[in-house]
Amino acid sequence: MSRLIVVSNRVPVPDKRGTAPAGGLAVALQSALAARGGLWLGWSGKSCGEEDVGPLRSVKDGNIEYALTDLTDLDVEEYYHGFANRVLWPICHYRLDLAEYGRREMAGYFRVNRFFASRLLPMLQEDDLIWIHDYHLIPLADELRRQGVKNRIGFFLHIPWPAPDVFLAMPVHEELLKTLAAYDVIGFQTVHDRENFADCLARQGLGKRLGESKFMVGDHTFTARPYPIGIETEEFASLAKRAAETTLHRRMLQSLDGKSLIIGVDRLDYSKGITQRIDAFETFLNRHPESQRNVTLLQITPKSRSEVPEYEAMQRTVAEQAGRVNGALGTVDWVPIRYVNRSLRRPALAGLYRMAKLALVTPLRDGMNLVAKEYVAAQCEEDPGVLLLSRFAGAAQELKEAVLVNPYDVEGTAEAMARSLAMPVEERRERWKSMMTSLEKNDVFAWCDTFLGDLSGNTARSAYRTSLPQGGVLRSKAV
Ligand code: ADQ
Repeated sequence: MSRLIVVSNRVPVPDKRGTAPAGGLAVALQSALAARGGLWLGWSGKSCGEEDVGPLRSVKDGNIEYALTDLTDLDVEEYYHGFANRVLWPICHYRLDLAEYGRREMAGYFRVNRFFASRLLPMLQEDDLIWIHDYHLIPLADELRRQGVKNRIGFFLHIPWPAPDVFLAMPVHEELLKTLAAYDVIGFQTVHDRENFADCLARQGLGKRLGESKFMVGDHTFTARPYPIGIETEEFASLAKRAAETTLHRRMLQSLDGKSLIIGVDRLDYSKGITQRIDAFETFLNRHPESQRNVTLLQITPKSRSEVPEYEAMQRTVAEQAGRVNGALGTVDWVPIRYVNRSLRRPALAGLYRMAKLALVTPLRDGMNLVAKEYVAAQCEEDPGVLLLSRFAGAAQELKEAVLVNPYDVEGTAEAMARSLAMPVEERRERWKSMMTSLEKNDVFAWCDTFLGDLSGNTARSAYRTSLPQGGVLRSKAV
């Protein structure tokens, strides 16, 4: 079996305390790589200031080798905070209004991708499979091809691919579309994302579609398919079962004092619809006063990307909003919203999901949303809670038995909360069973196998850039 090389922006090397990383990408890939073994390359998260970037730092953990590189201050500013998080992220989440496009940032983005290629090259072996992840690294395969790499290279986009009218508004759209054609397999979360991508190619007049999943740009043929990401369903379900014995679980139950727990778990990000959700919760409490004092919303929201101004502003907005609702509706012995800015360990999270009668997963736009899947996996078969899910999360394509809502419709979402909390146990069981069956079948291991099957299964060598000098730059063994 070929060695697997994963490249992603951040590499979550497990720390000694085993704190759970707050990103879905990290959670999913660690499970996948641990099962197969291989190398994971990415940014250490550290800057070397204005100094030259030093050698890679290598860390071994079981059968995963992590290779970490620092970046300079300029790289971090232009590539990470700049183009990736202030252009690509908002655009892919339909927030053209928040995109701050600049040529300097765009040049930095391509430069850092070239730099990642130069770090990877000396470690490559001829039959390695390379799997690149997410929007930070779209041009990486193109950079590798330019340097003569002939390996099979796959790309998985964890976030949505927007409709052409949105994507084509980004000044650099054509270059990005062209670099994507350097991959052998491009994975999207949903059919909808893949179709948006196909529409962008068609609107730009780039290449042609050869079949449902086959495309050709220049003389290179590639596959573009949906591969909906899953979770480690079985492991998560048993974590949740065991959580009932922990002290945290007992303390939490005690503090609820018979009230029903409603849970929201999201990175602090404008795409997650947290402010609209709190508005909907407030509307629900106002319209159903009998629920007041009987429910508590626990919103667990670790801060993310605080260096980007929109995120910093959002931290203030959400904290103020939760405070305002608590001030207006709370009583001396009842706090409607418990708002927590921390990352929790996975067992604690699993236990809280299981305790919650209702989960609010209401992003305005989300590639998949793993919280929705974790919540379902954590439920107790006899008395499962209800998943209230935004129809704009990729997960809604699969979890059709969730209570689906439009998160922009605050009143509709509030009414859906009331219906969910009153749902009879038979209906809850039925809905849960059907969602759980799907999660068991389509777990993260199946996701990984399907993608890697497509990436390695095709024996034909990539014809991409056949005009490049042969013999290339591949060195013999990893260093
Ligand atoms: P994210 O935007 O990070 O991921 P999501 O899919 O919800 O979003 O994953 C979040 C992960 O972080 C979950 O596994 C969750 O348990 C964990 N997490 C969140 N808050 C936490 C907390 N307070 N403590 C501990 N863990 C916490 C991106 C895309 C998604 C896509 C994933 C995977 O934006 O749409 O589903 O990648 O492809």
